[in-house]
Amino acid sequence: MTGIRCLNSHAELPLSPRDRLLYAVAHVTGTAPALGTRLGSVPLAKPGVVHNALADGLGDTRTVVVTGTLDRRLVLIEHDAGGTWTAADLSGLPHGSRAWPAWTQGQLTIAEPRGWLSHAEITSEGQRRLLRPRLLLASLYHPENFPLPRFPLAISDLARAARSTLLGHVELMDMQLSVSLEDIIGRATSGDVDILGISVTFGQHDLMTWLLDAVTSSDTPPLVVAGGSLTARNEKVLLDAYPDLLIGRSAGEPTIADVLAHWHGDLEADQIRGAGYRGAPRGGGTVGIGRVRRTATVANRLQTDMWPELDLLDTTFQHKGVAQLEASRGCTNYCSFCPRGHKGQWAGAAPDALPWILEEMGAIFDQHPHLSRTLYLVDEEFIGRSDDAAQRALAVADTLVDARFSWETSCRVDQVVRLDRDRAWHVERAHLWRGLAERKLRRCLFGVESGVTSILERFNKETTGTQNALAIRTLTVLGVPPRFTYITFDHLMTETELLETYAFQGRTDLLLRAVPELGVEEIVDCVRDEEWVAEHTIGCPFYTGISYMLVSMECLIGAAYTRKVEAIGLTGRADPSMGRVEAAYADWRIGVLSRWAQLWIDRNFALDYTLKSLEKILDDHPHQVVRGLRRILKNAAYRLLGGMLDLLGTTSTLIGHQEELADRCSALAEGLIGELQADLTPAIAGVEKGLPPDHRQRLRREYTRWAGTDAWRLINAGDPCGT
Ligand code: B12
Ligand code: SF4
Repeated sequence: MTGIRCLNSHAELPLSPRDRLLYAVAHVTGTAPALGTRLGSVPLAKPGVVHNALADGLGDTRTVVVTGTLDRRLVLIEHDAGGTWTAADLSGLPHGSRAWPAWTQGQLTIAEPRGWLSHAEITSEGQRRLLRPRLLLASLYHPENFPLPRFPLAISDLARAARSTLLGHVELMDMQLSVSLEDIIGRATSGDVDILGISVTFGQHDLMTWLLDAVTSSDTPPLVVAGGSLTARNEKVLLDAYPDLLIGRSAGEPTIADVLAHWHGDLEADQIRGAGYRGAPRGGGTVGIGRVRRTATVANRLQTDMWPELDLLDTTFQHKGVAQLEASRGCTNYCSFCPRGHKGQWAGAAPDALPWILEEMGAIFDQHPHLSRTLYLVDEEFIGRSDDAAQRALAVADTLVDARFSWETSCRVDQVVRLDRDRAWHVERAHLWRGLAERKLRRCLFGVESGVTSILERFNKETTGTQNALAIRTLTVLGVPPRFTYITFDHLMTETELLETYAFQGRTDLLLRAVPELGVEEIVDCVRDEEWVAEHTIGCPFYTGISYMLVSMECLIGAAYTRKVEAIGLTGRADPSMGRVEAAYADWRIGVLSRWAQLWIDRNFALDYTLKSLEKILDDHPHQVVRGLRRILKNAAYRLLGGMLDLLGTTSTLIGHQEELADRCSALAEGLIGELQADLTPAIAGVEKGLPPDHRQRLRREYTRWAGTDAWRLINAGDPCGT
């Protein structure tokens, strides 16, 4: 054992976490594990696999616990039944430096807190808490809508929060990764799960109710807690249907940690942070269900640990998925169509909190050398409003570059141009954006949403048409690769506003040529000089830069915009699947146009999505050609909008003309789809020649399906929020 003590007192010894795992085994058995043992190659990001490898290697009689978070993984191994334990912190940091959860007091005693490896005493209650509850975190998914898997951040973040409590153990299942709903139901009702946590986003209400029906009707149902973007919208509907359900109403880290404590009886339901639930029926014992209760949520700025466990990252890559991470949470604004309840106000992680997680993710990337080393930072607003916002953003970008990542993210336009700020501010911002582009920012999404100031006011975007125009010019001249989202139709818009929308989308003085040789001061001045702008336009209308054309407003449940529509009696029934409310248009003619625009989107969605995916993976010339194909689709969409506006202009506002306008839109769309096919057929044939065989087949299959369709029908895909 002296060798082991020696390890603790020489913390600088270059041991890896894997070495420490092997030392821990030696500490228990007195001998080093044989060379080539499974433990020598076990993936440390997957504690379940580590546990099984340890249990196999050590024999079934001793209890093994692998707990704690990825950066502070804690391995506890029992020596003999009822005897002492070995405790190893695989990070190499001393046990005494861990923020031990309160429950461990008196239940788990480390003999040598100054070392990472130590004997430990654990009471039987302590052992029970280390082993229970068994938490299953499940993420739902409709593969037919969005075939590209993304690393499941929500359940991975929750897993970290749960493991940091050292209570019980956590297992993750994600339907994107070859797991079916039946698999989740089977596991959740197997008797081996005490708590089921379900993460649900838009379009998954059906899956959610099937799962809840199956689980709640099983013999010994686990405690069920559900969260995510959709449950935040459907909280009431869900609690009405499933009175025993707990709902996570915000960032779920504190909630899930408290649910584990609640399972042990340490907390009452009303002490679980950020929860919605049904209280006991009034008058105790009476028949009926109690009213919905809500506990306070935790602000993002108090919850800056937003890192995931990485159990599923390797599996995501095996399924050709992409890596996601957040560097900030929440937003600086309150757009009227974007309910903020569960996403909250902006708070960013300090850049120096990132390197360890990037290193861990990088190590998993290294095992997939053919993958593009790109990280999708799914921040709602990458930069934020702190005093040091620009420096922080650059420092985050430096950290990403140091870890050899390219990256993409989203941001508000007012981080580029603000009409209430002076030239010096704009010069600083131009430096920032050029700096980010130099630091491997592959693409940034800007939610422009409109170029018409009266619409922007209704959306509470806190931006104006002029500001948006200047921002688009600035970004393109700086060479930042932007993407823009735009809400073309909204329920409260007027005919004039729609005409102005059409005009803005057609402007050719917004997308400018990148001029890398021009200094940022000059750029700030030049984008305001119409003559200079005319000389530097790329000649393409702005709509060619819009990610998804012809999008209509969605009245999300709980949004201020929805309340405005409701106030004038335009809302209809709720659609729980998309967390929205159906609504009519104040000008019914615009409603007809919006419907035909949606039919157009849906008819072309799969083909456009295929082209978009190809665009992502192709380089150089083939990339340009596929881009050209998408432009053909965008041109056709813009012509549809223009044609429909002409029809609207010649239609009386009297309600009796509804069918007539719809018929005329239908005829227009039919004609345009025919023309689109005539344009696309030779273009696709040209592109195919330059594509590798598997991509060629995929494009041919999708194109044949598209060309063989003559139906106009709505699907439930919506605008994939530009991501
Ligand atoms: C990736 C993404 C998508 C992907 C989803 C693909 C997939 N495979 O999952 C795609 C592109 C398909 C998509 C689509 C849409 N999206 Co989207 N999307 C995102 C994005 C960028 C990242 C999601 C994410 O991983 N977040 C990070 C994780 C950690 O956050 P989270 O999922 O919210 O999880 C936390 C909490 O919700 C909670 N939680 C989650 N699950 C659980 C479970 C339990 C048990 C508990 C207790 C807690 C809990 O805890 C988590 C950790 O804190 C977010 C922006 C964002 N930053 O969230 C927008 C976002 C969620 N999308 C949004 C919208 C509006 C949409 C669309 C409806 C757009 C549209 N109008 O059509 C469509 C839906 C279309 C459809 N048919 O499904 C909005 C929602 C707006 C709002 N305020 O609610 C967001 C917030 C973007 C925005 N600000 O506008 N989206
Ligand atoms: S739409 Fe975008 S900018 Fe507006 S509040 Fe939501 S996240 Fe923020």
